[in-house]
Amino acid sequence: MSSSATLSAPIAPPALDELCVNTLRFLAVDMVQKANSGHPGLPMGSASMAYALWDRSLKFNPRDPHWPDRDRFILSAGHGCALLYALLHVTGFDLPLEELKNFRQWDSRTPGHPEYGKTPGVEATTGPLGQGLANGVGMAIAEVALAARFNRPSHRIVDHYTYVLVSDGDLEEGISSEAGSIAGHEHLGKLIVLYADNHITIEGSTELAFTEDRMARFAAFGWHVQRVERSNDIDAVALALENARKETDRPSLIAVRTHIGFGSPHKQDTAAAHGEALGVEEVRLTKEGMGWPVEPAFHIPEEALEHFRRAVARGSVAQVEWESRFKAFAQEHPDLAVEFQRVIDRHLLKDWDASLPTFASADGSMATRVASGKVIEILGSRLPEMMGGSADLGPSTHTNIDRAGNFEPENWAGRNMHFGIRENAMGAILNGIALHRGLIPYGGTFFVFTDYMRPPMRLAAMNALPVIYIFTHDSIGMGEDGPTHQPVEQLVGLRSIPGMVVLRPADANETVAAWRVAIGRQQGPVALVLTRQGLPVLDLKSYPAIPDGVPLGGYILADSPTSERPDIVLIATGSEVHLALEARDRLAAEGVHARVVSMPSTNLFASQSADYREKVVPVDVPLLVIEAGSPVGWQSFVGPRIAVIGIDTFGASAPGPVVMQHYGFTVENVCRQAHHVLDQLKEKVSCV
Ligand SMILES: Cc1ncc(C[n+]2csc(CCOP(=O)(O)OP(=O)(O)O)c2C)c(N)n1
Repeated sequence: MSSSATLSAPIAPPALDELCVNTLRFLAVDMVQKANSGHPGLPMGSASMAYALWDRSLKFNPRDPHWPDRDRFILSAGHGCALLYALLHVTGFDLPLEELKNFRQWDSRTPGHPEYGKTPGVEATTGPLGQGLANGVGMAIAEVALAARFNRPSHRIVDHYTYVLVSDGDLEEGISSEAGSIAGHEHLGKLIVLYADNHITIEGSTELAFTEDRMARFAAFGWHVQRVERSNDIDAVALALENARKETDRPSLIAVRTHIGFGSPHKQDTAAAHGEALGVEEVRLTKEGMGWPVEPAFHIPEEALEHFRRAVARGSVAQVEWESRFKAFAQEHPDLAVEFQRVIDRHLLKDWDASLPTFASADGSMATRVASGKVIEILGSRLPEMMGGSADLGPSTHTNIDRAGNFEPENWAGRNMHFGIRENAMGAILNGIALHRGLIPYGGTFFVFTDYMRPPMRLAAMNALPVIYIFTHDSIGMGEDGPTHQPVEQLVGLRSIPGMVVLRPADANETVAAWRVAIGRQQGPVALVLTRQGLPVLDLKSYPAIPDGVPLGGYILADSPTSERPDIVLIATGSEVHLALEARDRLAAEGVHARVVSMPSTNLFASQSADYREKVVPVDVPLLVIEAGSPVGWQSFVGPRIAVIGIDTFGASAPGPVVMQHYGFTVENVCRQAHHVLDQLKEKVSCV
């Protein structure tokens, strides 16, 4: 039996329950009213079911929000965050009442939507609807994966639930089907979702746009579904939660018929309760109607606070109990206990990268996706916390770890994930796994399909989550599949996400170095952008700068053939680096001294010192950038003395080398444009 089941609080008498629920309701109402901004409706309607969960079964310790075996609670309907902040305050997290009074204000710990890292107890940044639900699936996956790895017959040190509160909007978003389908397929029995079924969205009734049978939909995904007709029936919600926990083989959806703006005489059950303060008069009427003092605002009855604060002692007991179980586990399995602590702390094993390969030109031509696959193989065996896969493109993205097994209900210890063709959910699940801690998640797809997973990538960057993306088929060079599959604007799009490190290595050795950066970066996501087509290997004997150069983002790969200052700097990324190298030789024969700068990561290069950047790309030397992607971004990056060989249309269907040639990615064109730049220094050109 799960340890969670032993932690129920003594049940409060109904009157005290109601007092507690109304405390949550009116704290939320007052927060939104004072800020004159926010969403009172969902908190008012969902306070009772949230209370049923937090009071009767959620396993958490307000004094240690990071305790590894706590239950996770995610408010996927992040717009209702006033409810979460109220819960965190009353149960004793480090969130003083003052913070509730500063809701949505500058520098408060109560931002407009829950932000991970800003508020103790907030497990995930939510607000973009649907993402939180898929984060929950990721957390539930992490739980079973770690349980499979670390639990032993008489030791269950990983044993917690993931609870998610969703709204209509969460379930309308397509990602809920992607994530719901995976969760059902994987039999994630410890994932429990409470659905605020209030029949209202912003534009009015759900009858306008959301009429399918949600219960049947989730049942078809393989979920256990229940309905609670009266949300204020706390016992009924608590019973449904208990049933859900007993259902160990299927995730659970509990649809609770809630009423948006519950208690508001003029706004309950209307869209008017959704996204704006009730208004002074309506607040007064609501409070009077429910027997609540109109003044002072932010009133917390003593008995309610006392009851809520029992969570501190309860949480402490639960944590101490877990710690003693962990101690017993550590006595019997000392190595495993150290290993558990290591992965939870995100510490890498010493010498984790010692056996990474060096490639030689004798290895022949090699696509960077293939080199990446070889690296994953080695890292995967060295770092058992690596877990990932792709959106049904494993054979193309080379994301499989041989001998690591498939992650599936019969084998949750497997580390190869099959996300199916569900990029958005894959991204959000990776975020959930990273948020949970204990695993290094990675996921792959074709680069062009990053458009399908931009929302979770943006959140990964916002939350500095260590997630690794493996994006292959990185340019028009991928060929025959044509413009639908040929990325053009994706590079600049990804680079523009604050905190996202994008690396587009030029060959197998740069790929190894890029993976070192990716694994070593604990703070934020890394996207590896890799070729489908084979590329020559840049031998380290000829190009010794690669291992130290790649982490700097840009470096001198091959300097001007004379020791003099170069006439021109050729900056290239990925597959175009080889064009630049060939052009350099040809330009030398024509009397032009060119330096080749490989710039696998503009983001990392931009973060180097001005001195270093000047050394690599001197301000007074003309530049020619060669990249098979949109030229947007490069001009502003290096100023007016620049030309870019880029692409400002979509690609075309033909063999890769033919497309490359037609789009100007030839040695001849690079040399021609280099001369052009030198002839017309003052002119800013973008040429294809
Ligand atoms: C992806 C995404 N699209 C749109 C929004 C804007 N938005 C916020 S809440 C909401 C829908 C509100 O309906 P519901 O989810 O039922 O919440 P409730 O009205 O019950 O508060 C929308 C469209 C969003 N937050 N995320």
